[in-house]
Amino acid sequence: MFKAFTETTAYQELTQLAKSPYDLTASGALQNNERLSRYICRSSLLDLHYCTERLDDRVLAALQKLADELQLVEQFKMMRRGAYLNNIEGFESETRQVLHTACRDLFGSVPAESSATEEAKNELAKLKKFLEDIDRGIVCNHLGERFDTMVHVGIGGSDLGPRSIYEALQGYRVAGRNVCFIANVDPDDAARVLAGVNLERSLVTIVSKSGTTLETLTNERLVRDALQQQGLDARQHCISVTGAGSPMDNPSDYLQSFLMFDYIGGRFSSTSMVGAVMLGFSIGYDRLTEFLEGASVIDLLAEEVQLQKNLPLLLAMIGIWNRNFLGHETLAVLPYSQSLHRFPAHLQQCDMESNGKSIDRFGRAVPYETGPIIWGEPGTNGQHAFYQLLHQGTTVVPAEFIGFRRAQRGLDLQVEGSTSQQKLVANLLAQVIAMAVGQASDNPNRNFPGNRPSCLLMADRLTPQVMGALLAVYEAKIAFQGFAWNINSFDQEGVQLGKQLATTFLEAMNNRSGSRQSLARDFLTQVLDEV
Ligand code: G6Q
Repeated sequence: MFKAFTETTAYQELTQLAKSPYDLTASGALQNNERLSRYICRSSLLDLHYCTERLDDRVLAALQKLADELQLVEQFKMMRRGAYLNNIEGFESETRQVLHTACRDLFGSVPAESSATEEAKNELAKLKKFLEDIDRGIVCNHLGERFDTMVHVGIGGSDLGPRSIYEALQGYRVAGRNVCFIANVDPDDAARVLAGVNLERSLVTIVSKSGTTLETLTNERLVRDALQQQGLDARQHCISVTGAGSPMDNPSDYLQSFLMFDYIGGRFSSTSMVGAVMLGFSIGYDRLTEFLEGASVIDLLAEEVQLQKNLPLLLAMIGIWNRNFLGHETLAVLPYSQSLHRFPAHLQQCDMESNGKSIDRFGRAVPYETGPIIWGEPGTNGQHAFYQLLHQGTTVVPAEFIGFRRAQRGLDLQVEGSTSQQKLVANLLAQVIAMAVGQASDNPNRNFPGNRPSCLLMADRLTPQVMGALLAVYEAKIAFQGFAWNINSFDQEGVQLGKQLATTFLEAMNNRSGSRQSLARDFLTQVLDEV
């Protein structure tokens, strides 16, 4: 249906251009041709500065051509309008629509896919009423006291996105409200959280799209048990977010139930009820709406065909230039914002689970590289840890820096002539330039080779709207790259084998015999008996 990545004319052009990529270390390299001011993609909420990537106008033209030949914007439009893009042609696969964008398609006159948006609106209306009932004390504990804590129980896509956004928007929390997260089946995770909360004043949100996830169901039992031990009625405290028709879609077990739908993938579910219930509780319904609006601004922008005006597409194509043509295997995401400290972990899942694939949408092995390894930590902390390798290591690691002109909260102080926010931004800009330009020195130990590509996503402040936009930029970037590589970015078969084997090990641990378990039994004996 769509052209293959390597069969485009742009692919051949880019392969040629990659033989002599733009030299960022040459004299005046960043100031020639008004590069600093021309290589900015502005949008209403975020700007992308890409003057420090190893590309020039010829590469940008070829990347535009590649995007056009592969009909990337066309495919994005099809996705938003409900095409069955979660599919491997000719093989058993999920065969679903991909409609996470419908959850925030609430602000224009006509949604791209109206039935999914209608379902999203119904759930949001339920949530609004539930939040009002909490505010008014209509939903309260057995003593008539208000709930001030939410314990969010879920894992993977039902944890990472919501948790990273909660952390990012802590500055907007409703006074006195707090959210804790339990994800791991490690009993210490639940034990640590339960030791720190007053369950009597807590709502517990069990989040599982499938309603079958071992970790989440186990932790639900642990929390229900803890509630019971305190003489509390679990049904008065537990609410659920689950897929329509899942084993957890059983409203009689819960104080309140919210639904998500099979057309929303777990790692893309932060703007569905998976993230919305916890966010609505912690930052309030109006702020939640602002967050959704920010995401919707980017969804609309992603339909722009001109590469240099379409921020997520540009970010995706720069990533493809670095990955497929310059041959870089990893990508560091480096937010200069402590509030975004869990955001790289979310992107790690969203990107690597989506694009860590080696077959195309027809089940054939792909003859090119797909998703890079994603990792990262906030600056300036990372500078004191792994930046040595970024500047002088043998592996070149492209970076996506994220920064803000102003701090999220008000507290700051001038120390030795500058505020902390100024120090943070100065360090951010210094790193971008240092990686690009490097530094020649006669002392090899002090030589910085430079030509380490990076770009910078810059916004004014980390508001709920900007957070929504940032999330949607990455979701769209990942989708665009998957379309370009002709892979199915929306399934995750690669996580199944380990899950199945874990069941075999559990059976072996409990001494249930069976010939298929012999490898598990032998390995267990070696590992556990030696401990
Ligand atoms: C995400 C994945 C995966 C999933 C978790 C939790 O895209 O599908 O990380 O989110 O396995 O699944 P449940 O929400 O079904 O419990």
